[in-house]
Amino acid sequence: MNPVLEVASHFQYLGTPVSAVPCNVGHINSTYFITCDGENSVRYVLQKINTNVFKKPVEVVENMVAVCEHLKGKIAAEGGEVDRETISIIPTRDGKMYYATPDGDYWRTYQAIEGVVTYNLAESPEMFRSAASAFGRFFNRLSDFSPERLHVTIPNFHNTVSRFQDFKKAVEEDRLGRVKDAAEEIAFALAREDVCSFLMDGIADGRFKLGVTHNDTKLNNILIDKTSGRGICIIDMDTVMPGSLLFDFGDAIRFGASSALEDETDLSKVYVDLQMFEAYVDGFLSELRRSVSVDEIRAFPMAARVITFETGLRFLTDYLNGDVYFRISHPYHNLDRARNQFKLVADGEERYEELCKIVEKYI
Ligand code: GN1
Ligand code: MG
Repeated sequence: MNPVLEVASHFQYLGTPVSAVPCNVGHINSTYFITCDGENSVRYVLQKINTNVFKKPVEVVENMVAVCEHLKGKIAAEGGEVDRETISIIPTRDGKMYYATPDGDYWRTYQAIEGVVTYNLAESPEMFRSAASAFGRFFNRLSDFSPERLHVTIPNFHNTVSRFQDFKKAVEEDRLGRVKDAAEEIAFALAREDVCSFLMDGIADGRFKLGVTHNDTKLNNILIDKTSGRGICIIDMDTVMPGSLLFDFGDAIRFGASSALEDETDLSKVYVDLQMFEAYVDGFLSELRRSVSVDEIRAFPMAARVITFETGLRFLTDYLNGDVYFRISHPYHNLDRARNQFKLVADGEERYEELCKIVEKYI
């Protein structure tokens, strides 16, 4: 039997799983679409949790269960579509929310939401605005979810200062002798150490509040309704943790307001799309007006810079360490991704005044 279908057979699916199609979006977990036989040929999403990244997979699942349950309560109270606006987790036949294989792999599954698409690039400002309001609603719906209920699935996830330390360590160790191939990128990063503490300092001195944030707000982590083009469901709860909404803003911009894909190697095509930036600010604030301060709004352009820089650092660090974290599809993939992110950082620096002007309109 296909080993993925064997795993699938442990869950309470309607019908017998007959096919498993890999979904190659995402750099961390392994994801499959499972189709079951029977009249309605129901589909499910089945994921193997990457236990190199998530050392405590059961805690990842526990967070997801608690967050989804809370969201369902909110969506029901708002009269929304409970089964489409968040994930519905399917238990195993013995009632667990995950299946642990004898080899120590951890799998979890949920009902597939039909009639939706995901994008790696924003197709229009309207679509990106709608994604922004969906992320804003996600934050709002979790605003009364007590952060102490969450496990910290990856410590210091958006602590750019500690990410910089990891980067410097990778350069010093130079385990694979790759430092020589990345001299320009390393110099770019070393020249920007001062950027790293911006968000951490604001959190420490109380200017930037802590709430429950998603922390991985890439455009492809939102399901967009095919008919209406609206962002309806936020997926990938693996890193839902206490954080600043500036993390979520910055990460959404670095990915969705980029003119090109995250691994585009023709850097002349990579820049910050100002129209997309504004659409996101507009959509995000349409939901979050009351929870975001003027200091935080003014920090939007810097938040985008910091999180883009941080992501570039993480790709570069992983390249230097031998590609042990992010999934790659060719040997220089992580270096390409780092170059791409650093190009965005550089472009954002050049157009910083313009970004600030856009943000001022919303204050
Ligand atoms: C990873 O799994 P995925 O592809 O949604 C990563 C994010 C990065 C992103 C870069 C747990 O997200 O932090 O921003 O790649 N997730 C984790 O594309 O590290
Ligand atoms: Mg993720």
